[in-house]
Amino acid sequence: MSMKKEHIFAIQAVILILAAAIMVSFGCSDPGRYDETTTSIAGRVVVYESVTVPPMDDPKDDIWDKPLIGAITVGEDADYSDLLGQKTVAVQAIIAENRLYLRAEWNDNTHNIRPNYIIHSRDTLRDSLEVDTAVIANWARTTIPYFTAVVTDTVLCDSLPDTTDCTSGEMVIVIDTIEVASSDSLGQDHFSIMWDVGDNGDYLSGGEASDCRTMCHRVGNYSPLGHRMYTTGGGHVDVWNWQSGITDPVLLASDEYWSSQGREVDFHTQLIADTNWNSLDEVPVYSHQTDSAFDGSTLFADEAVTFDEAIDYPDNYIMPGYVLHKEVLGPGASIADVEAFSTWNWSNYIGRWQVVLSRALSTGESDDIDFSTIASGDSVLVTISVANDGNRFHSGSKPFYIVFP
Ligand SMILES: [Ca+2]
Ligand SMILES: [Ca+2]
Ligand SMILES: [Ca+2]
Repeated sequence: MSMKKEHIFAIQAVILILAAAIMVSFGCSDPGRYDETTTSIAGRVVVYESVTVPPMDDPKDDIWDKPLIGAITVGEDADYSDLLGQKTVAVQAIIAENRLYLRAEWNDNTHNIRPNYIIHSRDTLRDSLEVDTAVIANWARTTIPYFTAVVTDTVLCDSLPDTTDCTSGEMVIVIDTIEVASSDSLGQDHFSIMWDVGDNGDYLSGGEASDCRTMCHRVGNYSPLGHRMYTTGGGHVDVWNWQSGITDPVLLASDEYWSSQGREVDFHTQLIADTNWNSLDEVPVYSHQTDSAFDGSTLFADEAVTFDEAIDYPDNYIMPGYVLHKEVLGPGASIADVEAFSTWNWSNYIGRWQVVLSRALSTGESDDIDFSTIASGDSVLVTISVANDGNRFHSGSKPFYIVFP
């Protein structure tokens, strides 16, 4: 006997009501913002001009309901890095009171905020004849070690004393092999944006501009500074590098510039973060002033004291891998121009970063892009990337435009 049509409709209605109830109960809490597709546009960010200044302590403030959401795809092409897979980063921008505010939001299920942390373990030496025993303390850093970079240069063959390898034109010679600290600090998440400042070629005519395909991770090639990231278009790019464990706790993104020389940070009298690893003795350099009672993820310089091996740290104690400077940065420190604030939320089995960056339209520094000179309707070419648990595992976007009001 077949079921009557009205019974089938009734069952379908119940299923729909149940499904709707489940969606309502799961869909309204945090982090939930960027599924609002009717307010988004793909592959482009349109800057919103506001009289109200976005607060730098709340990435969820209502003001962010106003600008269009630029839905930017990262990881769709290995040439732009796809190690994190393909995902969407929701990017928005506001100009208010001579500052640019940039908001990025992306899913990341792990709240990684302990870059290169140092872990303590205790081994007790047991001796059957002695009741008392010695305790061996071991400290280990969770890092990828230094690697060797080959520094090369291109020279005219005629300038070489022995031209047996080269009869005419130019050849590449190895100048040096150097130890380069890996930038792959495990244990933190990243958001980076690379701005075309206008002197690194015209993208539409095939120039590099801010195209990461040619300037990032050039396998087998190194810049004069031994870096794998450097420009090849004759100029430079302005780069903001937000890192959850190193720059976010001091409310900054690292302000950098990349040139043909390599990947460099803007002027500073002191870096934002110093390593807390004494590689000679293989122990931390500093500890928190409250010693082993401290269990925070961040060690600030103004709360740090010199590490003391005599202090009895428990097994599996975690020491922060970096010391962060809140007052870093001294007069005119161009490295500290980009302010940052973030939240990370976990809800319905989805974790999500929401990061707001902010910088004056003009910093007066030649390595920084000057937004104040951009005419209404003009745009700037940028590339972004996000990384999870160390910057090796990242996905980058193709170049896209940020359109100014
Ligand atoms: Ca993560
Ligand atoms: Ca700067
Ligand atoms: Ca810069």
